[in-house]
Amino acid sequence: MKKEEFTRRRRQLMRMLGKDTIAIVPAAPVRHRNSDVEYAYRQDSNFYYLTGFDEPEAVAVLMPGRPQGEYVLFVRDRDPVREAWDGSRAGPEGAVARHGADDAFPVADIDEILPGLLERCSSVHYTMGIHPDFDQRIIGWVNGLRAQAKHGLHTPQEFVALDHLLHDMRVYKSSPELDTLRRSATIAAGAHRRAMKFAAPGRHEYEVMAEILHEFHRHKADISYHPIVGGGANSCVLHYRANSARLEDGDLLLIDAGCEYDYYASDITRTFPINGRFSERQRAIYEVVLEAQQAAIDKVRPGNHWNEPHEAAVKAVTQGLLRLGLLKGKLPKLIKDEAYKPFFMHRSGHWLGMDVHDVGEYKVGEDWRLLEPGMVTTIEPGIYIPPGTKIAPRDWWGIGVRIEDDVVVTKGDPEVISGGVPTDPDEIERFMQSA
Ligand SMILES: [Mn+2]
Repeated sequence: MKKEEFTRRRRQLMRMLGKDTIAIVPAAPVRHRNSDVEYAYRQDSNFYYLTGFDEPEAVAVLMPGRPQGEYVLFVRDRDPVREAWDGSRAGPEGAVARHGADDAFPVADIDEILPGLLERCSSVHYTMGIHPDFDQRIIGWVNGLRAQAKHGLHTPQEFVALDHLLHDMRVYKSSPELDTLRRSATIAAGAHRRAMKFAAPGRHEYEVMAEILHEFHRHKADISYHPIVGGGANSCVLHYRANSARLEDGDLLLIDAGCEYDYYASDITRTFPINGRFSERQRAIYEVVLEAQQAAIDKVRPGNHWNEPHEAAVKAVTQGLLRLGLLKGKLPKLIKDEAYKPFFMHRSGHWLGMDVHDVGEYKVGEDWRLLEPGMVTTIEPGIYIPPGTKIAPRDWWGIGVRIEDDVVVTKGDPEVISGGVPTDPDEIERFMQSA
């Protein structure tokens, strides 16, 4: 992502904030796995969205219209000893020279500097509850100002959650963001292709996961969530994460795996036969889910509301289950009674962006939000018949199918950006049998 993109975002947010305001966004804290071992650092999405700065212990401050500089970064100071251990730091100079800050200070000095910046402002835009330690510091700074108010010091009059403005910006993807999402989806589709080729009876779920991880990492991407690699009955466990079982001849394999590339997530699910050939019953369920997915994708159009794709998927799934005899009754009543829910118990998608379940409202007041160009959603209906399902005959047990793609709302037809791995069952069989 180019520097200009971050500049554009800060300008846009500052226009919406208006004068006499301050927005404060802290970096994500470093998290410990155990004793001295840290988890791989992942910057806070809001912070990175506005700064493009990937170091911990930083704080971004935006003050629209401030003559001495609107964008101030607090960052870790340079430290040759620490840098010898942990790698280089930008320091305040680098924050200005390379990251576009108007001014930058060592974060160690924030207690001396930030109250003075707060004092000028009538409203503070900050999101409480995400980083509790930092919440306490903000409260401390404001209380410090209040204690001095009798000496004529000005204190901010209101606190406003920054989420609403920032998260709404993040719902509409710019053209560089869409390019990065396409790249993320292309890498993930390649990983799914590799998994399809690799999977075979006798291999294990974790070996398939290893293929996926290798494909991500060799493209400078990482996982955007822990992959789900579930064979047989495990395909019916929505958030299966053990990925430890042997793959059996005659079973399906469900893989839900996406990567994060340059801070943008993909999220793809494919389900295919481990031996390369769908059984009659597997194919029957698969075709219903595929019809539902295609019907839902076709509803990803500007002017349609958020729930229309899901409604289309529900209708197709219910029709399909009726056709297969797994539901009995009249279609409208079955839909109204949510008779499909024992088989299809989740929603058909979520916003996709820097977070795999991305930020943004799904409703405006009581109503579903209308889709607009630049929004990105997943479309992922499924049907699951775990062993022991009483309402389904035994020969359907152990079939779990989900098909998930990443879809951009455009002015015209929906753009599926994760189409680099097949969904058509014949194409899947051909692909798995080709050398
Ligand atoms: Mn998803």
